[in-house]
Amino acid sequence: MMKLRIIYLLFLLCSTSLLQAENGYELWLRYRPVAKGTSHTSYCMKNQKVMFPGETESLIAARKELQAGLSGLLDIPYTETKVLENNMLVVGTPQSVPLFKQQTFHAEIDGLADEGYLIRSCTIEGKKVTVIAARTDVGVLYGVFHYLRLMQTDHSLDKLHIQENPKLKYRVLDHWDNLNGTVERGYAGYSIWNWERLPSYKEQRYTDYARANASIGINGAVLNNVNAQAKSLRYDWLVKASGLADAFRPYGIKVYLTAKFSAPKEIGGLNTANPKDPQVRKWWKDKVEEIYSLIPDFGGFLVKANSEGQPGPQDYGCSHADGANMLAEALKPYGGIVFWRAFVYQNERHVDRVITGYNEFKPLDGEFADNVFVQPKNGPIDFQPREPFHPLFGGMPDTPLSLELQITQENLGHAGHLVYLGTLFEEILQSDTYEQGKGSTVSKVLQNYQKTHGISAIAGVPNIGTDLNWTGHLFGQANWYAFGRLAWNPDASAGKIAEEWARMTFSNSESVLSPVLKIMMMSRETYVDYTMPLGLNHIMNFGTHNGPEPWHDDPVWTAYDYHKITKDSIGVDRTLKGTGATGQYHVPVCAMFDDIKKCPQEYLLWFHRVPWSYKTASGRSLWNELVHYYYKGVDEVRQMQQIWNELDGQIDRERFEHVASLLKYQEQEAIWWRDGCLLFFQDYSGLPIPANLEQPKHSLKYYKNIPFPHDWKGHYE
Ligand code: BDP
Repeated sequence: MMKLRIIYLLFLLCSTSLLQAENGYELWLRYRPVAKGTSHTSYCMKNQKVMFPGETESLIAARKELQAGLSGLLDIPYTETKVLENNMLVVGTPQSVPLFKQQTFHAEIDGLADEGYLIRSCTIEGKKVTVIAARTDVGVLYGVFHYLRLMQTDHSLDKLHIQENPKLKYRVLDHWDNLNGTVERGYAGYSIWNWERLPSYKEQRYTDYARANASIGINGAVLNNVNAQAKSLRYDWLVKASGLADAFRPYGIKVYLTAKFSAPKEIGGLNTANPKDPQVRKWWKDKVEEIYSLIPDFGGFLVKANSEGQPGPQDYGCSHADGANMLAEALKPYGGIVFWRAFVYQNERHVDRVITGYNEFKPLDGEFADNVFVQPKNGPIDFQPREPFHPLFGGMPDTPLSLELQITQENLGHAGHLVYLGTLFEEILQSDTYEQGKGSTVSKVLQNYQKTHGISAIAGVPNIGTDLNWTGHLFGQANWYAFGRLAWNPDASAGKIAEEWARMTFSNSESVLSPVLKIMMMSRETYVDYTMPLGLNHIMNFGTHNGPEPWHDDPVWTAYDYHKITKDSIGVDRTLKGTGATGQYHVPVCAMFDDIKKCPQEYLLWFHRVPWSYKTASGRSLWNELVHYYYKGVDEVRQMQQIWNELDGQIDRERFEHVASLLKYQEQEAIWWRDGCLLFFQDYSGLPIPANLEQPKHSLKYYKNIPFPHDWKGHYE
């Protein structure tokens, strides 16, 4: 008995040490020892030595990473040598490892893009080695991260022949961080930029942020909010930004800033910001020169102009192109670029917001300078749980477009709901625009600009903040990860990316992976189901953008414009007979969206106004179908809870409990959405929620009176 107890105690001790509490700070770069018995262990376990000469800052960063990775994963000291040995890793560029020049794969290195790399099993001077090689130091860094990922994900390291080049050139995070430390639509604490102590004090977080980004290929960061403050361009703030640029440079990340169009007036002492005014043009040129004197590799500007009250060229009767080209001209000599956002609307009522971006930008196609991207959001409204792709994709062949995705879950439950966005991103990227016939997906449109204009880009609004685990919800990390991986290769599969992340974040064991992946892959559809199914959109709370408020109605903003509910019908007629939004797509897409019988059901109420009695594909009436989806959504959250519980004891307690308790919170919120929305719709339709379903516990009045948590992050300060 005693013996058994001791064995049991020993077992407990071992298992708790195996499942040490983790707070999530290390993200997917945990580098825990690879489990014995996995497919590549035997290879790894050989005392893997490294030859890695070179002292540039990126090579040093890469070597540090390899050291942390190998010593962690293999649980042995990292050893470097200058002598070739069997089974060793040889890492570098032809400059840092001159013997690469004599190898047959040298031509392959020469053919790589700037950030590309090669990972090859080969024989050099009679020794069997693995080579990580690139033309540039940053390419080497990316190669090192790839190699470590192979180990982390239990991939075989035998007979490697990997050649990777990024498919898009600019892969940028657009932080919406304010200079006072708050983050607009950020749900993971405050901004990680500590402006007070910059530029001299560089927090460890900056390096860890840069490592995480480099590990997924992100190569740019816009530091501040699109709702910009002119003072971010003042000398004292630029000096601070240069501190971050210095911290990120070894990791191949360039710093960008938002530019407030009225800056020449606000901080430049001019009385106009008119882009045609020579003094204004000179002011921007001088400002850009000053920026490059502090940040020699500055990336450029991101601009939100003439949208939601922001100043812009239209204030002076000029076009978006006039404004963008003025900035582009100033940046051009230094290789800088402009991201000019196409998210424009002026809070006008009675204009269908869905058609405004296209109408403003389409006529300007071809008028932008060659270092300007026009940047639409993924859909024509505003980061809703589901939108059809923005019709500008496929509509501006003569202007490179950058796709803006939102990683932070502004309209997808903030950091409280588990929603894997890889599937949302993939859905957009793989949408067919038919620009050049079938197969012209948004992804291909973006990649094609590389051929036609020599530049290509994608941007994501991140979910990063000062929370210990960076993103608030542990699974929010997967969205940051997925954005980076899809930015590198927009044709990658969201499912495979989820698997990579889950392997690196939790474990390679099937019994862990299977539940984690099930949850991730169902989560976005689940969110749509309990919030805005069948193409409904923009019925969230006015201020916080979380929780239901289809009843919101004030002179500036009303949810009624988005659902147009009456006792007979719901949905907006955006067909050719309605607002004409379907006509902004190429013919085959237009034909599909325009015809209620062909329109995919997930966009039904987006494009069509539909009577409650309309018979949907399932045979149910529209009303019953809506009820069905809202209930399905809540059921699915409950399923997610059950699936998560399978992980009890298989992963560490801290992360298990964190997710388990957030899933409980998510269930409550899903019920809130379901009951609030259905009771509101029912007030118009007069139709019943079938008696066999769990009935709402409260009245519509109750839901209407639930106070929304104060948006303390300062959006409306
Ligand atoms: C809306 C956000 C707002 C942003 C705006 C934008 O609610 O906070 O400033 O988009 O993207 O979704 O400019």
